[in-house]
Amino acid sequence: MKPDERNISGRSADGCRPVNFDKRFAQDVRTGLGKYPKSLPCLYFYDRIGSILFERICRQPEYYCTRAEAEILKTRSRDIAAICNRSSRIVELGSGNSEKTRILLETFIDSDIRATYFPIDISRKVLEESAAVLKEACPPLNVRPIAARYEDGLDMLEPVDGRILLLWLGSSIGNYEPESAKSFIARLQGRLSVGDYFLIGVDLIKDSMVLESAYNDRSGATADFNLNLLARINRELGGHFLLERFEHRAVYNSEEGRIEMYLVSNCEQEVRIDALNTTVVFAEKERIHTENSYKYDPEEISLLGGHNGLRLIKQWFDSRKLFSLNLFEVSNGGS
Ligand code: AVI
Repeated sequence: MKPDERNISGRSADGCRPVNFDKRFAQDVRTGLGKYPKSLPCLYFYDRIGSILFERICRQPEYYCTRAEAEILKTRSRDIAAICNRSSRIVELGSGNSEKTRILLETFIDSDIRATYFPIDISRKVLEESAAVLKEACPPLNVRPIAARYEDGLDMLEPVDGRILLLWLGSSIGNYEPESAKSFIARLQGRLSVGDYFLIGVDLIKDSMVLESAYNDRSGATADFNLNLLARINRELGGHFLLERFEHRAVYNSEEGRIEMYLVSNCEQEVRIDALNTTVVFAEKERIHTENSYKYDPEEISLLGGHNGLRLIKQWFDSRKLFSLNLFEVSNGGS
């Protein structure tokens, strides 16, 4: 089903207070909308509808990240396979539909490197669907999906001979605050051994016009993705948000090196959320901060692993130098 065929207004059919709701989501919404300035955690973008909307963003002409990363994978997969030829396991964090990863996996097979692919994703449904597509497209590939949070998924890998190539593509790191990004990478490294590899896609600092249009695409895909957060509150928590009363806004903050996304209330309003038994008051033009997407300088990227026993051994760019793929080697095991 195409996202635009879905009703993303999220109004529940009977308008009743929902009985089954995710307590953590409820708590985070209560906290985020109860403070000033208001905010909502970006991890809640990715329910089923949000994941479909994100795929739509990736197809937009302005959103260069996906295409630029795919270009690097197409041109550099052989180099990656040559360096990581002792990998027996290719593990991917947040694998989604594994579309770009397929380029790399096929190159490994063509190069006679027998590695099992372990996609780790929180959504079992997405994993099952993409594993089925992968198996059909690439029959020799051994796929072992793991439905878990990233770190739990890594803990579930049984020890076997050979190296791990850990993938974290799509610049998801950009959605972490830089300090949390470093500590998260340190925790990942703690689950790897000396000689394992870590390949990470990182978006680069660039002209603010290019950045802002990527997050304000003309078809409105990013706006729908952002607004889906409110629609999700409507669906799951009995919220009464009228989506037409909010506007999507994405601005580049050059001092912080990040895109900031907001939902802006276009009038003074009160919104009831049944499951929280609360009413949220908005002033006209009041914003809800929904996401930061940090961009990095190529030189800064090595520091992401620098003090953690991860050594940057290769850095590749697309032809327009919009995006980077970075290969780290574990030089100091965590365990
Ligand atoms: C998933 N993440 C890397 C995307 C990004 O570019 O920060 C999420 C996104 N938000 C708006 N457009 C895409």
